[in-house]
Amino acid sequence: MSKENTSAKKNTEGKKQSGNRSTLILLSALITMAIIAIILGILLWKTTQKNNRNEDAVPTTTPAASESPEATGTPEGTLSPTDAAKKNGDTTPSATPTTAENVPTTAPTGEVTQSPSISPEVTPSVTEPLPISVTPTPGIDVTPTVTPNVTNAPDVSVTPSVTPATPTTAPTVTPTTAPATPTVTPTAAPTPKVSGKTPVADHGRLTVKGTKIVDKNGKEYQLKGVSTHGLQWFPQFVCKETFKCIRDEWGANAVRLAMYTDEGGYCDGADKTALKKLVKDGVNYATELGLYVIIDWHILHDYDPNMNKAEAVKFFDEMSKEFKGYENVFYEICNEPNGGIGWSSVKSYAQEVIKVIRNNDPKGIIIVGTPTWSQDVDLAAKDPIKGYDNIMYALHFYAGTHKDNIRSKMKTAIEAGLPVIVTEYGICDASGNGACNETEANKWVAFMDNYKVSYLIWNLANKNESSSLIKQNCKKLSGFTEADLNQEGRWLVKMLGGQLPKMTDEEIKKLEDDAGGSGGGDVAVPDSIEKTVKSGNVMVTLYTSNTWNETNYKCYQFGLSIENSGSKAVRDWTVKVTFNADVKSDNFWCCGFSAKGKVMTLTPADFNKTIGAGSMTSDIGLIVQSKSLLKIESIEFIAN
Ligand code: IDC
Repeated sequence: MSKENTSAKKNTEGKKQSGNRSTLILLSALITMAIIAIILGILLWKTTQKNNRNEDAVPTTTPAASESPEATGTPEGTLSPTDAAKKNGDTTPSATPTTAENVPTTAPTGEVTQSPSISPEVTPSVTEPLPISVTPTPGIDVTPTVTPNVTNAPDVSVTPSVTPATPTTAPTVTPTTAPATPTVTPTAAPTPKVSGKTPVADHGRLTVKGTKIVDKNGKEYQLKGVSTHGLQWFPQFVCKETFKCIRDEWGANAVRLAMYTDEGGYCDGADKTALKKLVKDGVNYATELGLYVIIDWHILHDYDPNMNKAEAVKFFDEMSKEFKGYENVFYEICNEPNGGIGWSSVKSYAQEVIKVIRNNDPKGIIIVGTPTWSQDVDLAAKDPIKGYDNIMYALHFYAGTHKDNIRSKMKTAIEAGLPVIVTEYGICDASGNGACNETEANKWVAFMDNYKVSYLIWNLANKNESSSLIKQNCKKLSGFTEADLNQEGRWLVKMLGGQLPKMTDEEIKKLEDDAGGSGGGDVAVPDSIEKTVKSGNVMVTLYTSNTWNETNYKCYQFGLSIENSGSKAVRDWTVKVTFNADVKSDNFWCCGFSAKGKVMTLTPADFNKTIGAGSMTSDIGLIVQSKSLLKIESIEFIAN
């Protein structure tokens, strides 16, 4: 090896040695820097970690928000989707099932009890639908008329608790389905709250469609109500307390105000202003109570409606002006044409009165009576009134007298397309008295229900007669118990599904003592009695059409016929009847009555004062009361 090589080698080694030293210095510097860097790095990492934790903390406010549905404390927060759907299904049959069906498919676990805050990665998607599920707060979606109530709140708050689970897999489904429930629920839920308030609140204005009455929703509707007695005799029952009682305790939805025109009524000397005020008060009480009400121009002994047509026109003009905006008012323009008046006379009267009413009140239902005490609806059906809507035709029956024969008239008329309404019926006989026939009455009800015919019972009074619903000795205006009602009253409440207040023990005993009231109980019903006498060419017959027991006396319902077969009219007659025992009567028709001990005296009414040659009168009737079983000793006929 050469010297140069050796020195070179040394140089190289020297260089090597000095190079090693600088390398060492460099290395230690590097290590120091690295350590510093590591320390700095650690510090930096720590800071980052800390910051990262702070960033993670941000969404926690959101889950807190997403917890809000549960935080509201709604018990439904833990409902499974199925339960929630079921509950919603109660009130939102269409919208809710859609949501419910979606829930199980998008959230396979089906569990919604899990709080969104448990899995932070869910949070962002959970927060999205929340604004939607917050929307249904009852206060926001509920319409002003429907005050948010307890039933609304749970239905609405169920949705948010279902919603959070859904977005985990299908966030797009929820926003579209979730809002459906809240918007439907608040409007659907309150419906039952409104229902059941009052008949008029629920059914509104009624109209005539075909042969039937329909309500504001177009659904068939029947009036089932009560007629007052003559307003001039029993004004005390035109009172809000009584009307409320018949609505709430008896189950009626309508009342009829029977304003007699004759017999001391509107066209026969009564204080017209006072009677009109009573009618108006009656309409207003009914209106306040949400009852339908019929204003009845009660012609009866004044048998031809044309007799007082001018008064009728004036009366109905005033009434229809007054009540034109009312949804619940009916006008009945002639109770019972009779005395042989034909349909064409009644029809021409009706056309005039209807024109006046329609001029003021274009909508109220108008009821037209029919010939023969409102029985001949079949005649009206052949020739109905044309040119007006909402016209109905009256049929009246008394189940003790009118049976299949009158039902068949009703059937004929309805099947010919005539809208028939029973504005008056009784379950006793046509005199408004006598024994009640519940079997026939029930047949009538079934028959009328079948045709959706409306019916109002005669009468809301405490007169001593079978058709008075309230017993004579009862002076109450409401809160009638079974003991306060006559058989017809008790039958009515049962038939209407009403609920009477409970009787006291004393009342129960009294009712037992009464033993059935009209019709008998254990005591034998008195035998029928009859007597005919001849006085010249006149034949007089007094006969019982019915007999029954009341609590303290026996009742004999008599008919009297006087037949003049002579060639001269008889005038101003009197019939004197002598019985074997004392008698009295406070119920007689088509005649005058007086009694002294065993003798009763009957005198004519205006229309039968004269009995023409070859004619007879047979309308006269009366109920006689006696403590004893009666025998007719003698009959005397006196005439000019
Ligand atoms: C009766 C009453 C009776 C009253 C009489 C007066 O029940 O108290 O003395 O009127 O005329 C009707 C009549 C209705 C009758 C009823 C019973 O519309 O006024 O009431 N009736 O006779 N049509 C058939 C029967």
